[in-house]
Amino acid sequence: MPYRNPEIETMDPKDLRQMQSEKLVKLVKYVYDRSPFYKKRFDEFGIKPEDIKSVDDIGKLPFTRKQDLRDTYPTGLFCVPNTEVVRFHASSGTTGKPTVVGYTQNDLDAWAESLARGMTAIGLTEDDIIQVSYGYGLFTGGLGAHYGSEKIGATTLPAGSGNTERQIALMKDLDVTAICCTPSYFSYLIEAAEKMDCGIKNKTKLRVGIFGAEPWSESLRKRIEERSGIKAYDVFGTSELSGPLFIECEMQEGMHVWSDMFLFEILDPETNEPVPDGTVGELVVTTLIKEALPLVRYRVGDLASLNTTVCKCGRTHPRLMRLKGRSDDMVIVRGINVFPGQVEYVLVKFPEVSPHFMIILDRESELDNMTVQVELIDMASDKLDDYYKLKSRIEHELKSILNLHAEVEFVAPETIPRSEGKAKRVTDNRQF
Ligand code: DLL
Repeated sequence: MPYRNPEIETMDPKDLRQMQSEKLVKLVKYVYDRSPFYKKRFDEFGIKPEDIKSVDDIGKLPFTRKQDLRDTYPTGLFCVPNTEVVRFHASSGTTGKPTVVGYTQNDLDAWAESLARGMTAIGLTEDDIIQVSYGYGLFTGGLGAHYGSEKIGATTLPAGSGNTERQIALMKDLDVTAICCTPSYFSYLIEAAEKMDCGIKNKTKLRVGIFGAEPWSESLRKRIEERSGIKAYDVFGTSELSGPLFIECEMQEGMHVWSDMFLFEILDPETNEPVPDGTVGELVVTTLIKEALPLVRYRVGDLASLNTTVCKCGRTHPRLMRLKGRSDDMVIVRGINVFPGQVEYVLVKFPEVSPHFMIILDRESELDNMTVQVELIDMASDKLDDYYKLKSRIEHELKSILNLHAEVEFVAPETIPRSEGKAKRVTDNRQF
């Protein structure tokens, strides 16, 4: 079994817990002393740093939510001055404002180390050539995977997203052995390569894929592996925690989450009490060593389960099993997080349409398509041109907020179903 840091990765679970306790005590003091947000939150909760003595006290701490990041936009939750921040990333928020995350140099090193451990666990070394086809830029996928790949000394090809024919040609010509991208983009690459008479199975050296940033399933894994001849591994992370962080090992039985860096809890969303091992609940994460943007009991919004038994690979850190959905209404389209609230935010700017809408998600040739059915207030105009112009203005505005093309389809007034409770804003016809 290839380990990057055997002492840590196979540490006795009791010692790991002790290590987590020590780090948690330090973290709580760190955020209390440095963050006016956390000081206020802890004071309101009647909690002092000295009340936290070990991980057994984690339940005494208040939660942090995405809303807290929005309310303190852009950097109100940061615990270091900007002079110590060496990088920002940003992800979409429910309104026009993104969520900004930041890193110190130590944070970037730890992030790369987390991925480097995972890449090593699936047998990648400096002999490999890793094509990073997650988006670079504000999204954390590209640069995250890039630094992980460099950390293990592999040769990195920063392909970024899009430009599929060139991606396939480079993969073949440079003897790429591993790829990092969304599972849906890889499915599309398989098809496109076949069309170019450059089938991934027979005409390239690709043997490993690291796929994540969106939900996918065991059946998609099987299909990908059969059609491309590679081993497909799941990777999880979120921008608030850093970016892509945790990869499965060669057993393909869950993603190892590094307990020397993060403390994972799975809670019953109704009672906020921990659920037993293997039971699906809401994922809550405390960052143990992050400096710029440490988070205490952050409610990630994902539903998942943990397996805390020692893995067959010998690693003792818990495994996050395949994600089971979201506790909020976020959907992921072409790897981009979309909140229905963002669509509403755009539509209310247009007096010609009502705020009632429906997002329809389909998958065609392995790629996601998003259509927004928008209700017209009245259909008074008899000029088709007026509708085209309005459609393209709304599509343009949606694109600028979502960073994604969404097709607008007008429907007659009062045809979108009204709801008495929580409105159903998304019809998802995709298969994962
Ligand atoms: O998607 C970071 C990332 C990049 C992860 C590349 C993996 C690979 P965000 O844009 O903040 O960050 O979105 C995070 O995406 O809370 C999940 O809902 C979803 N997600 C990420 N990985 C998986 C996965 C990146 N393997 C949100 N399976 C998370 C299912 C995933 N959902």
